[in-house]
Amino acid sequence: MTDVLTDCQSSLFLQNSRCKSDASLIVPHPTTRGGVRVYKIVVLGEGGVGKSAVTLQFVSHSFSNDHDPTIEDSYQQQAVIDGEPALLDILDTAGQVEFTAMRDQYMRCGEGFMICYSVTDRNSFQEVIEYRRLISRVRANEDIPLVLVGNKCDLQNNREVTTDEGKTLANQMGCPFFETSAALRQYIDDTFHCMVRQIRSKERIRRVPRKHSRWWRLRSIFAFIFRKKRIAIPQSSP
Ligand SMILES: Nc1nc2c(ncn2[C@@H]2O[C@H](COP(=O)(O)OP(=O)(O)O)[C@@H](O)[C@H]2O)c(=O)[nH]1
Ligand SMILES: [Mg+2]
Repeated sequence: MTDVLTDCQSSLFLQNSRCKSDASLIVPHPTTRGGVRVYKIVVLGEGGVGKSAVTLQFVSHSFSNDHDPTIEDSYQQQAVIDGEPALLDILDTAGQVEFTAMRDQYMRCGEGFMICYSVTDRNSFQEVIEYRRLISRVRANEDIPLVLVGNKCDLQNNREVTTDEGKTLANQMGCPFFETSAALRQYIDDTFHCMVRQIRSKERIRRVPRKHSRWWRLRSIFAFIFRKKRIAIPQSSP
Protein backbone atom coordinates (compact mmCIF):
# COMPACT_ATOMS: atom_id res chain seq x y z
CA MET A 1 0.00 0.00 0.00
CA THR A 2 1.19 3.52 -0.75
CA ASP A 3 1.34 6.76 1.14
CA VAL A 4 -1.04 8.69 -1.09
CA LEU A 5 -2.37 12.10 0.04
CA THR A 6 -0.18 12.23 3.08
CA ASP A 7 1.25 15.64 2.17
CA CYS A 8 -1.85 17.78 2.19
CA GLN A 9 -4.14 15.89 4.49
CA SER A 10 -1.84 14.78 7.24
CA SER A 11 -0.54 18.31 7.33
CA LEU A 12 -3.81 19.40 8.92
CA PHE A 13 -2.96 17.15 11.83
CA LEU A 14 0.61 18.36 11.76
CA GLN A 15 -0.36 22.04 11.50
CA ASN A 16 -2.24 21.63 14.73
CA SER A 17 0.76 20.06 16.37
CA ARG A 18 3.52 21.73 18.23
CA CYS A 19 6.38 19.34 18.83
CA LYS A 20 9.52 20.16 20.68
CA SER A 21 12.19 18.06 19.12
CA ASP A 22 15.92 17.72 19.46
CA ALA A 23 18.09 14.67 19.10
CA SER A 24 17.35 13.32 22.55
CA LEU A 25 13.94 14.67 23.43
CA ILE A 26 10.73 14.60 21.46
CA VAL A 27 7.75 15.90 23.35
CA PRO A 28 4.41 16.78 21.75
CA HIS A 29 3.18 19.94 23.43
CA PRO A 30 -0.41 19.95 24.62
CA THR A 31 -2.45 22.42 22.57
CA THR A 32 -5.89 23.95 22.99
CA ARG A 33 -8.42 25.29 20.51
CA GLY A 34 -11.12 27.67 21.76
CA GLY A 35 -10.05 26.78 25.28
CA VAL A 36 -10.60 23.05 24.69
CA ARG A 37 -7.68 20.66 25.02
CA VAL A 38 -6.77 19.02 21.68
CA TYR A 39 -5.73 15.34 21.82
CA LYS A 40 -3.67 14.22 18.83
CA ILE A 41 -4.40 10.58 18.14
CA VAL A 42 -2.80 8.45 15.44
CA VAL A 43 -4.61 5.32 14.16
CA LEU A 44 -2.14 2.71 12.95
CA GLY A 45 -2.39 -0.81 11.57
CA GLU A 46 -2.24 -2.91 8.44
CA GLY A 47 -4.32 -1.95 5.40
CA GLY A 48 -7.84 -3.37 5.43
CA VAL A 49 -8.17 -3.89 9.21
CA GLY A 50 -10.80 -1.15 9.44
CA LYS A 51 -8.89 1.92 10.64
CA SER A 52 -10.99 4.24 8.48
CA ALA A 53 -14.21 2.41 9.31
CA VAL A 54 -13.52 2.70 13.06
CA THR A 55 -12.57 6.39 12.75
CA LEU A 56 -15.56 7.27 10.56
CA GLN A 57 -17.93 5.46 12.90
CA PHE A 58 -16.58 7.53 15.75
CA VAL A 59 -16.76 10.91 13.98
CA SER A 60 -19.79 10.48 11.72
CA HIS A 61 -21.73 7.44 12.99
CA SER A 62 -21.61 5.85 9.56
CA PHE A 63 -20.22 2.69 8.01
CA SER A 64 -19.36 2.17 4.38
CA ASN A 65 -17.80 -0.70 2.48
CA ASP A 66 -15.99 1.39 -0.08
CA HIS A 67 -13.65 3.77 1.72
CA ASP A 68 -10.53 4.28 -0.40
CA PRO A 69 -7.76 2.30 1.35
CA THR A 70 -5.10 4.74 0.13
CA ILE A 71 -6.65 7.82 1.74
CA GLU A 72 -4.89 9.17 4.78
CA ASP A 73 -6.92 11.87 6.44
CA SER A 74 -7.43 13.71 9.70
CA TYR A 75 -10.70 14.30 11.51
CA GLN A 76 -11.74 16.41 14.48
CA GLN A 77 -14.38 15.33 16.93
CA GLN A 78 -15.53 16.98 20.13
CA ALA A 79 -16.47 14.90 23.13
CA VAL A 80 -16.98 15.22 26.85
CA ILE A 81 -14.97 12.53 28.57
CA ASP A 82 -15.31 12.11 32.33
CA GLY A 83 -16.98 15.51 32.50
CA GLU A 84 -14.09 17.25 30.74
CA PRO A 85 -14.42 18.59 27.18
CA ALA A 86 -11.95 17.26 24.64
CA LEU A 87 -11.24 17.86 20.99
CA LEU A 88 -9.91 14.70 19.36
CA ASP A 89 -7.69 15.35 16.36
CA ILE A 90 -7.49 11.91 14.74
CA LEU A 91 -5.09 10.94 12.00
CA ASP A 92 -6.37 7.89 10.10
CA THR A 93 -3.17 6.61 8.50
CA ALA A 94 -2.78 4.61 5.31
CA GLY A 95 0.48 3.02 4.39
CA GLN A 96 3.00 0.44 5.36
CA VAL A 97 4.83 0.03 8.58
CA GLU A 98 8.04 1.17 6.87
CA PHE A 99 9.62 4.41 7.85
CA THR A 100 8.96 7.55 5.78
CA ALA A 101 9.69 11.21 6.51
CA MET A 102 5.99 11.99 6.88
CA ARG A 103 5.47 9.05 9.19
CA ASP A 104 8.39 10.14 11.31
CA GLN A 105 6.75 13.55 11.60
CA TYR A 106 3.38 12.34 12.82
CA MET A 107 4.97 9.78 15.06
CA ARG A 108 6.70 12.69 16.78
CA CYS A 109 3.54 14.74 17.09
CA GLY A 110 1.02 12.07 18.09
CA GLU A 111 0.08 12.04 21.76
CA GLY A 112 -1.66 8.67 21.67
CA PHE A 113 -1.58 5.71 19.27
CA MET A 114 -4.32 3.23 18.49
CA ILE A 115 -2.79 0.10 16.97
CA CYS A 116 -5.44 -1.84 15.08
CA TYR A 117 -5.62 -5.34 13.68
CA SER A 118 -8.48 -7.42 12.33
CA VAL A 119 -9.57 -10.47 14.32
CA THR A 120 -10.13 -12.11 10.91
CA ASP A 121 -6.52 -11.60 9.80
CA ARG A 122 -3.68 -13.20 11.74
CA ASN A 123 -1.05 -11.42 9.70
CA SER A 124 -2.43 -8.03 10.77
CA PHE A 125 -2.17 -9.22 14.40
CA GLN A 126 1.46 -10.22 13.92
CA GLU A 127 2.19 -6.80 12.42
CA VAL A 128 1.05 -5.05 15.61
CA ILE A 129 4.45 -5.61 17.16
CA GLU A 130 6.09 -3.90 14.17
CA TYR A 131 3.93 -0.81 14.70
CA ARG A 132 4.85 -0.87 18.39
CA ARG A 133 8.54 -0.97 17.37
CA LEU A 134 8.03 1.89 14.96
CA ILE A 135 6.63 4.04 17.78
CA SER A 136 9.53 3.10 20.09
CA ARG A 137 12.00 3.93 17.38
CA VAL A 138 10.76 7.51 17.10
CA ARG A 139 9.76 7.98 20.74
CA ALA A 140 12.45 6.12 22.67
CA ASN A 141 12.36 6.36 26.49
CA GLU A 142 8.80 7.65 26.54
CA ASP A 143 5.80 6.08 28.16
CA ILE A 144 3.51 6.49 25.15
CA PRO A 145 -0.27 6.21 25.57
CA LEU A 146 -1.41 3.23 23.50
CA VAL A 147 -4.60 1.26 22.93
CA LEU A 148 -4.73 -2.10 21.14
CA VAL A 149 -7.80 -2.62 18.95
CA GLY A 150 -8.98 -5.94 17.47
CA ASN A 151 -11.59 -4.88 14.89
CA LYS A 152 -14.25 -6.83 12.91
CA CYS A 153 -15.39 -8.83 15.92
CA ASP A 154 -18.80 -9.18 14.25
CA LEU A 155 -17.23 -11.64 11.78
CA GLN A 156 -17.10 -14.51 14.28
CA ASN A 157 -17.06 -17.22 11.60
CA ASN A 158 -13.92 -15.78 10.02
CA ARG A 159 -12.05 -15.25 13.25
CA GLU A 160 -8.32 -16.07 13.16
CA VAL A 161 -7.25 -14.33 16.39
CA THR A 162 -8.84 -15.20 19.73
CA THR A 163 -9.82 -12.62 22.34
CA ASP A 164 -7.30 -14.17 24.76
CA GLU A 165 -4.47 -13.68 22.27
CA GLY A 166 -5.43 -10.01 21.98
CA LYS A 167 -5.54 -9.63 25.77
CA THR A 168 -2.15 -11.31 26.18
CA LEU A 169 -0.53 -9.03 23.61
CA ALA A 170 -2.07 -5.95 25.24
CA ASN A 171 -0.71 -7.11 28.61
CA GLN A 172 2.75 -7.48 27.09
CA MET A 173 2.47 -3.99 25.62
CA GLY A 174 1.09 -2.63 28.90
CA CYS A 175 -1.97 -1.05 27.33
CA PRO A 176 -5.77 -1.39 27.30
CA PHE A 177 -7.43 -3.67 24.75
CA PHE A 178 -10.76 -3.53 22.94
CA GLU A 179 -12.42 -5.78 20.41
CA THR A 180 -14.50 -3.51 18.19
CA SER A 181 -16.92 -3.77 15.33
CA ALA A 182 -17.05 -0.74 13.10
CA ALA A 183 -19.90 -2.40 11.20
CA LEU A 184 -22.07 -2.68 14.32
CA ARG A 185 -20.57 0.36 16.12
CA GLN A 186 -19.48 -1.77 19.06
CA TYR A 187 -16.94 -0.36 21.54
CA ILE A 188 -16.04 2.49 19.16
CA ASP A 189 -16.62 5.38 21.57
CA ASP A 190 -15.12 3.35 24.43
CA THR A 191 -11.91 2.88 22.46
CA PHE A 192 -11.42 6.58 21.66
CA HIS A 193 -12.45 7.69 25.15
CA CYS A 194 -10.00 5.22 26.65
CA MET A 195 -7.29 6.68 24.42
CA VAL A 196 -7.96 10.15 25.82
CA ARG A 197 -7.97 8.77 29.38
CA GLN A 198 -4.58 7.16 28.72
CA ILE A 199 -3.15 10.48 27.51
CA ARG A 200 -4.61 12.33 30.49
CA SER A 201 -3.38 9.86 33.06
CA LYS A 202 0.17 9.73 31.67
CA GLU A 203 0.18 13.53 31.53
CA ARG A 204 -0.85 13.68 35.21
CA ILE A 205 1.94 11.25 36.13
CA ARG A 206 4.48 13.39 34.25
CA ARG A 207 3.32 16.50 36.10
CA VAL A 208 3.45 15.04 39.63
CA PRO A 209 7.03 14.66 40.91
CA ARG A 210 7.62 11.00 41.54
CA LYS A 211 8.08 10.44 45.24
CA HIS A 212 10.57 7.67 44.89
CA SER A 213 12.63 9.04 42.04
CA ARG A 214 16.39 9.44 42.60
CA TRP A 215 15.95 13.21 42.60
CA TRP A 216 13.22 13.05 45.27
CA ARG A 217 15.37 10.78 47.48
CA LEU A 218 18.42 13.07 47.13
CA ARG A 219 16.29 16.10 47.99
CA SER A 220 14.95 14.38 51.10
CA ILE A 221 18.47 13.43 52.26
CA PHE A 222 19.74 17.01 51.84
CA ALA A 223 16.68 18.43 53.53
CA PHE A 224 17.23 16.05 56.46
CA ILE A 225 20.97 16.94 56.80
CA PHE A 226 20.37 20.70 56.66
CA ARG A 227 17.55 20.51 59.16
CA LYS A 228 19.86 18.63 61.56
CA LYS A 229 22.63 21.19 61.06
CA ARG A 230 20.29 24.06 61.76
CA ILE A 231 19.17 22.43 64.96
CA ALA A 232 22.80 21.70 66.01
CA ILE A 233 24.11 25.30 65.59
CA PRO A 234 24.26 26.80 69.10
CA GLN A 235 22.65 30.19 69.50
CA SER A 236 25.35 32.82 70.23
CA SER A 237 24.62 34.91 73.28
CA PRO A 238 24.70 38.71 72.89
N1 LIG B 1 -17.71 -6.81 8.87
C1 LIG B 1 -16.92 -5.78 9.12
N2 LIG B 1 -16.25 -5.19 8.12
C2 LIG B 1 -15.45 -4.14 8.41
C3 LIG B 1 -15.30 -3.66 9.73
N3 LIG B 1 -14.44 -2.62 9.71
C4 LIG B 1 -14.08 -2.45 8.42
N4 LIG B 1 -14.69 -3.37 7.64
C5 LIG B 1 -14.53 -3.51 6.17
O1 LIG B 1 -13.17 -3.82 5.92
C6 LIG B 1 -12.74 -3.16 4.74
C7 LIG B 1 -11.51 -2.31 5.04
O2 LIG B 1 -11.88 -1.28 5.92
P1 LIG B 1 -11.08 0.10 5.98
O3 LIG B 1 -11.69 0.93 7.05
O4 LIG B 1 -11.00 0.72 4.62
O5 LIG B 1 -9.63 -0.43 6.41
P2 LIG B 1 -8.28 0.41 6.58
O6 LIG B 1 -7.47 0.14 5.34
O7 LIG B 1 -7.61 -0.16 7.78
O8 LIG B 1 -8.63 1.84 6.73
C8 LIG B 1 -13.90 -2.34 4.23
O9 LIG B 1 -14.57 -3.09 3.22
C9 LIG B 1 -14.79 -2.20 5.44
O10 LIG B 1 -16.15 -2.05 5.10
C10 LIG B 1 -16.02 -4.32 10.78
O11 LIG B 1 -15.95 -3.98 11.96
N5 LIG B 1 -16.80 -5.37 10.41
MG1 LIG C 1 -8.15 3.52 5.58
